[in-house]
Amino acid sequence: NLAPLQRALLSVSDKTGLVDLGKALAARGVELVSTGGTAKALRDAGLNVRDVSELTGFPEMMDGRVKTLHPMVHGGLLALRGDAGHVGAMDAHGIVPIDLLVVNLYPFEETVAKGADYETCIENIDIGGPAMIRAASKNHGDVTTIVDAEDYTALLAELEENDGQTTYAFRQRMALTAYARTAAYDTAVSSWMAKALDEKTPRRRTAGGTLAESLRYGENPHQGAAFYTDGSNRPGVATARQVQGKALSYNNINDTDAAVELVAEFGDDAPTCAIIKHANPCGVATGKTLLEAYTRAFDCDRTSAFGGIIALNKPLDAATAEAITGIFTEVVIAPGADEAAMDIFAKKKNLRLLLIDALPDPAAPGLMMKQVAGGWLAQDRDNGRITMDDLKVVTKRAPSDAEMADMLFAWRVAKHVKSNAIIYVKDGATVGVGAGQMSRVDSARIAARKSEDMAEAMGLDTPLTQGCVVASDAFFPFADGLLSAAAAGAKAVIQPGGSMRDEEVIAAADDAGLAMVFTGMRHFRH
Ligand code: 93A
Repeated sequence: NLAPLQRALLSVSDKTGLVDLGKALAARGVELVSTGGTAKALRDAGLNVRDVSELTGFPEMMDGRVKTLHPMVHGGLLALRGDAGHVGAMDAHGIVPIDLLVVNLYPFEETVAKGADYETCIENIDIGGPAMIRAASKNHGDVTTIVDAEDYTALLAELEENDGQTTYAFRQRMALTAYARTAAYDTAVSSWMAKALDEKTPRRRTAGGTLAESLRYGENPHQGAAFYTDGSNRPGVATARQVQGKALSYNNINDTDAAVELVAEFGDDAPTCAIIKHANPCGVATGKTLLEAYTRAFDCDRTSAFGGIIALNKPLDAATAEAITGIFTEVVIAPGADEAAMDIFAKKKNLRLLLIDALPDPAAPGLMMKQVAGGWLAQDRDNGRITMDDLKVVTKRAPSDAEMADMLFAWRVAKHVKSNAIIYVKDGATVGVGAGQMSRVDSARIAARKSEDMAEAMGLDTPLTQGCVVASDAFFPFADGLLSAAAAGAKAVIQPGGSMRDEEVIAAADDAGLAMVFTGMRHFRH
């Protein structure tokens, strides 16, 4: 429990709400310290303010470039109040503690947006502000940092509720906000500079991560590209060790990520193999052995598997390695490989082999970012998983145990297929995948047609979809998609449910003798 706030340093470019905040703080007996313009605004409102130059013993100089960059300020923000050494240093140098920092930065983004010239933009790069924000936030055990006028109300409410102090949880939350602000600020500066310098390769642009590798090109040869790591150390493509083969391309990395994230859904299961093309699976299967899993995944769509990316949930063995080298494959990623398998791969110089220590945890939280013109969309990663207990049987006929197992398999695959996704599964192997269509019924038809093509190529009388189950990543808006799946031979259906026409779809399933379960969870993926 800290004593009530005694001293606040306010230094704001945007003076919105400043006077009200200053008055409320002064009414609590908090001493106000400020930089030039902020001090003036507070004094004009009749408040008592100490100039930061009085604290530092230096005038603000060099057109304001150096105002708060001083040990009197940074010592006051950074000193650990409970550390005898730190307190001793404060006493020795006459440094007074600063308990609250209220800063908003030079309006760099707005200056750029106004189309200001280069020199003006440079002058609007705030140095002292971010330095103080980072210092105070680091010391959030003792110091409160506010970087957004929208948080003034919350701050005053905190002080009201906690006898003039803030709670640790509040200071921590504000520190997080503060670091997000300085990170965004520096990203704005580097993006502006990249543009000003017409820097085409994104190599020097920060995307908020650490540059892992400059890539030869992006999705297409005329696009520059780079690979960044986010510091999370999540097992997967970013942390994999490449054992052999050419450098990964942009598309390889993207597809390998899709492959390993999919196979991770089956981490604890029987041997499982996923073959990916253009970020969608063209075959996923389990088997008693890894070889069987690979063969059955391959048999889902042999045509598309050419030049594919393969992910395995178990260490690569010689038999599987031998089978994989039978056709052209771009990348194989696995949680290990035995020596015999490595020897077989070594003969295929161009085949890239990536090894990971462990599969990623599909249930782990995370943040996914997608760029749109002028901004980013952020969302939690889709770590939603269902169990048998979440399923609701909605048809007259209940699924058999075998159908149930296949439905759960199909559902986990569906999560990794671009919407609209329709997946046919039989005996733990996909037998038809319809991905990325604008209508669900088209995905159902494409999946069935691919299965027919495979049956013909393999000389089978009937497509493998006969007696299969079908998963749909989102509800069937009409009965047509479901009927198309039934026509292909599907006997059981897993889907989220929740359509306005659920009754119609359930009736159609009953008429066709299908068993159907609702998951109550959707897996859109775009
Ligand atoms: O030019 S600076 O980077 N040098 C500094 O030492 C410094 N200290 C605070 N800019 C600095 N500031 C910024 O001044 C604050 O981040 C704030 O945006 C602004 C407030 O100035 P004034 O109180 O004079 O309006």
